[in-house]
Amino acid sequence: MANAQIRSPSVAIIGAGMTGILMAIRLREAGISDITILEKAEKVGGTWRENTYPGVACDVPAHMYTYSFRANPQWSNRFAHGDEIQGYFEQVAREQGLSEQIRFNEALEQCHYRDGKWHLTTSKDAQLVVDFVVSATGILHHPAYPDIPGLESFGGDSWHTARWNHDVDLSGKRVGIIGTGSTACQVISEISETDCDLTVFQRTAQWVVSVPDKEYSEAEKTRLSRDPSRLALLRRRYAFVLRNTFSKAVTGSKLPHLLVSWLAKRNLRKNVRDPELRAKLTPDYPVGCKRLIISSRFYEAMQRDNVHLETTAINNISEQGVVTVDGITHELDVLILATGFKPFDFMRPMDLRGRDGVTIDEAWEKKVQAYRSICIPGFPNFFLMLGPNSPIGNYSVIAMSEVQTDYVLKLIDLWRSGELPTVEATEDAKQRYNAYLKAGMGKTVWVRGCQSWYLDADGDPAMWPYSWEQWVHEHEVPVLDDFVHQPPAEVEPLRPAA
Ligand code: N01
Repeated sequence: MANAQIRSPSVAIIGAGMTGILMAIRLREAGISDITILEKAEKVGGTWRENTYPGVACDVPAHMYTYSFRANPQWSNRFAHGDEIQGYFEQVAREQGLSEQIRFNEALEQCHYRDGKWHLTTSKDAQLVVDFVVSATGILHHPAYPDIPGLESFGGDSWHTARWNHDVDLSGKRVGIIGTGSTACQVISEISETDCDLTVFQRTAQWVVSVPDKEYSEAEKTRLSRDPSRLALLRRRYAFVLRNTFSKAVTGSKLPHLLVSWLAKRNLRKNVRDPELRAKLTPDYPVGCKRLIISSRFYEAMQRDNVHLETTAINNISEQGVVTVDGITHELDVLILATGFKPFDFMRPMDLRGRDGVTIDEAWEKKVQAYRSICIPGFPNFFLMLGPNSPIGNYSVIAMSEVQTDYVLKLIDLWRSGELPTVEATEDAKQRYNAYLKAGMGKTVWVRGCQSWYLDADGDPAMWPYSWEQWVHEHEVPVLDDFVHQPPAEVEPLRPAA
């Protein structure tokens, strides 16, 4: 940004997952050193620390699921496994000297804005006063437990996939899994190879596209590490393919949608021969309405002798197992809940209050919305990373975070230079932005008759309905008129940075 920097900010980052690490790196590169990173757990990694279920992997190619400034020629597979991704984030944090800076096992409990500053109280009862708060708490980290009567009464072992119980050996056991989303498909593909007896409880069938995994040989890794341009090319190729197929297919482009639909339907036709099983696995909604599942193993797993697909609706859960509406009890030793996450909880249950003591629940009482997914009117100098309507889906969430991080740094620069007294989007700007989003939703596939975690309580998709390129373009230069210009009475007058 053009002007001399007058103010020097203090910033608190909540969460040391992929986005928190990224934000800390970028802030330091921008010359901001007064950074506090609070992490509720004992190590970095966020979703990759929490999800350790069998088969956990990233279904976005690893060379794209990598920070742009820290390529990793050593990825073992096209689709990196969870522990390797976790290792990558730990390594980046170590290389950057962040591990010593992060306050581990310390959650943010209270975050109140008053007198022009954010006043924070942590789980260790520490108090902090900062200029900016960045919420990097991720989208999918509050497990959703199914509202099925009797769930608590189950007599065997039971857990959510994001809280995997590694103490229980599944071999020889009768295992049930509820759900057939991306997580369940990875779990089923893996555990069906053991000698457990697996019943899959499917409420809604899913479309699955098969993209084979591939192991990188040592020779390939060496070639990639010796030639960064080869690595960069690989990344660009994956980005190009994902943007022009999966991303366009769901946002209204006809040809990409035809192509992806054909891929999903052919996958089912070719790989599930039994017509009865195929009928049960055939969704009744358009491809891409729910997040597409990328798996070359799921259909094979569903046809193993030890795997049974149950599509009769669940009535309740008893001490013995799952009872379906036909009155049959499916007796189980272990019940796995692959029932997804509550994506609209974001930073909650934190006690977050903006200007005039307004709580986040009050601000979001009618609808969970933000300006450009990031700024919430009434919450000055607060940034919600990967907030509502970020262009999530079958694309690299790291690439999204990088765009948002650069945008936030531009906003902080406007504050540093004094062009903005505080960084607070106006209510009017938020409404215009959300009207613009709504105008684009009609042509997307998410509104074409399925239930998914993309939809909010009103049934509106909390997604980005336009192209990736448009999204990037719109974050290049902040629109000054969309922000509050009148300094609120409580903001300190501008003073030169020390
Ligand atoms: O969760 P989901 P997920 N009774 O919400 C079923 C990301 N991810 O953890 O479809 C019976 O997709 C529910 O049924 P239905 C990715 O973004 C990424 O699998 O609602 N069933 C559904 O089958 C993904 O989209 C990777 O009818 C019930 C399942 O549970 C997101 O995480 C890997 C039920 C929930 O599916 C979430 O995926 C894995 C009930 N009461 C995940 N309640 C990568 O590789 C729920 N279900 C990057």
